[in-house]
Amino acid sequence: MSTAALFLAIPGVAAVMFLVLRLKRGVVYARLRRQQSQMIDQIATGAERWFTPPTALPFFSRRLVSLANLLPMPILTHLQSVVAGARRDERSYIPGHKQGGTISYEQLHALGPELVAFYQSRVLRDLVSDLVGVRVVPTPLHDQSSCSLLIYDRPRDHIGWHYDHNFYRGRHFTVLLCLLNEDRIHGGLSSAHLQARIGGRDEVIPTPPNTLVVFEGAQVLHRVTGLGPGQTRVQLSMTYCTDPSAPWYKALIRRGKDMAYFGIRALWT
Ligand SMILES: O=C(O)CCC(=O)C(=O)O
Ligand SMILES: [Fe+2]
Repeated sequence: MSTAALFLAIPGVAAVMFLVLRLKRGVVYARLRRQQSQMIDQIATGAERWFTPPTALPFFSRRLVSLANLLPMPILTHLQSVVAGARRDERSYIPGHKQGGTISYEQLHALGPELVAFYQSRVLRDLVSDLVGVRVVPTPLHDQSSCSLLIYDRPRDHIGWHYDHNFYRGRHFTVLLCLLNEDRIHGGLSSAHLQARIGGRDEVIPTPPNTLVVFEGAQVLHRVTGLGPGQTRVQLSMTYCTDPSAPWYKALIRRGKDMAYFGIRALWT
């Protein structure tokens, strides 16, 4: 084959490969969508009754609020057992920025469907909407960060200072439910603290188990300090948005970020 023909063939082959991979992804998403609708039918009736939202809610004027003791103890204990079963995690290591385990949205469908049902539940969506003062919906199925488990379980696991990227046209909110936070050597909580810069000052946002933190991560700089030995901290990290449609260039950036956290397959999602 001549060099010119080769130059023409390579992009052609790459384009076909990309299309095949995207089609395969399409099949995966169709399966997940089916799974979600069955799961929501099954668990929704349960998840909708998992908790009663508090009647008095804090103001969102600082773009960050938290609610302690969200779930009744038996529900929290059940979700903790789901986490214990799901911890066949993918580690991600972005030198200088992030070290820890992550279970993506897609994996959670198989490993912890209750957590996905909780994310999709109307009761949680309504609570988050009431807290932030605008109507929000879950972010799309192909966004691996829509609902993921963040697992801090090795010394120095952490996330450096960052804003959460907003890949959508609407406003974007991060919702964290702490499922586990312990220091097995000294007792009490781990040393992995969530810190947020609010009004120019760094504040520690307490995250004992069963705390819901709702914040506008694209506007509030935050980080998680390093975990110590004999400690574990697990957060259910969920994102909601006022308009989950995305311009093409943001969709491309979202794939780049998902790749760093969840591997090469995010490229064709
Ligand atoms: O683990 C935490 O508390 C924060 C994680 C985080 O930055 C996020 O989910 O955006
Ligand atoms: Fe974040």
